[in-house]
Amino acid sequence: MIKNYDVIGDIHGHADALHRLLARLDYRERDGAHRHASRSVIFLGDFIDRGPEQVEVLRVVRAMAGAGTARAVMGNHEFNALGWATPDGAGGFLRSHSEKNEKQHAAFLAQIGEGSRGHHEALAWFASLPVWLDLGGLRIVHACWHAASQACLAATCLDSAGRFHGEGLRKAYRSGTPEHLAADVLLKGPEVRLPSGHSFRDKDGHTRHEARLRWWDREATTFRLAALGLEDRRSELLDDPVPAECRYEEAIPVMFGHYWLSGRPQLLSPTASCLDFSVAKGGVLTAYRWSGESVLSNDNLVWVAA
Ligand SMILES: [Mn+2]
Repeated sequence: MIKNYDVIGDIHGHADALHRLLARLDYRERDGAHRHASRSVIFLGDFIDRGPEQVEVLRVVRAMAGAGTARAVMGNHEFNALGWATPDGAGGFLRSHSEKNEKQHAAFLAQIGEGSRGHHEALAWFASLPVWLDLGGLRIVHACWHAASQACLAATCLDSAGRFHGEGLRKAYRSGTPEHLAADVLLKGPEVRLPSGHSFRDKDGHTRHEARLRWWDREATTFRLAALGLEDRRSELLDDPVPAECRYEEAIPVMFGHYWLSGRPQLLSPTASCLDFSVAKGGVLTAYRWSGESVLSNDNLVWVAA
C-alpha cells in the first residue's frame, strides 16, 4: 500500500506557522494530536533553536509522533542538543559549551528550562529519532542522502531502527573519525574546503573556509559548479571534479531540509526537494504533499508565511 505523506521542513520553534500549515493541509487536533483522514506527516528535523515557541513545536510534533500521525528524522539541531547535554567523561560535554555554541542553543535552553524535566524528556525524544527514513518510494534525511555515510553510521553507531545508541553518539562526536564525518554529511551536508586564502561570511556572520555542495544537482560535476551559495564567485573556485559518490543520481525521490533556501518554494529537481525555506528568517514553512509519485511536481508544494 502506498502511503500519502505530507513532508514538512525545518520549523525552528515557529509554532504559529506550524499550526497554520497543518490547518492548510487539513489536519485537525483531536484527542491531543493533529490527524488527517488519509495522510500522515514526515518531519525533516530542526524543531528547535532560534524561534519563539520551541516548547509548543515539540508538543505538537511529539503528540503526532505518539499518535502515529507523524514520523520524524533528526536534524543537526537535535544532534547538537544531545551533544550539549551529554558529559564527555573528561569534565566537559560532547558538544563544547563555547560562546558560539551557547549562543546558538540559548533560546531553547531558556524556553524549556535547562536541566528541567521537560528538557530531559525532549532529549529522550531527540535520541529516539532515526537519522534517515527509507520509505521505499521516498527517501528522507535532514541534509544529505549519502549511502557510504549511512553504511558507516549503521555499522557502529545506530540501532536497528536507525537511531543513535549511547556509544554511537559518542563515536559520532569524536573528531577525526569516519563516524564523525558520516554524521556531518548526513546531518549538515557535505562540504568542500575552499582553495587556500579563500573564505566567505555565512548567514550568521561567521567566517567559513568550506562551502556546502549541491549534492542533489546532477550537473554540478566540478567544485566550481557545486559550491552552494558561491554561485557568483565561481571563477575563484577549483575546477576539479566532484567525486561521483557525492552526487545523488538515483531515480527515487529524496526530500531534505537544512539549506535555508529563500524565495518562492520550488523543487531542486524532479527527484530532489529541499523543504527548508527559512521560516526562522522571515521566509515560509513548506510542505510537499507526496502521494506515491516518482517524479515530483511543484504543484504539490504548500507553504505558509512566517
Ligand atoms: Mn539543519
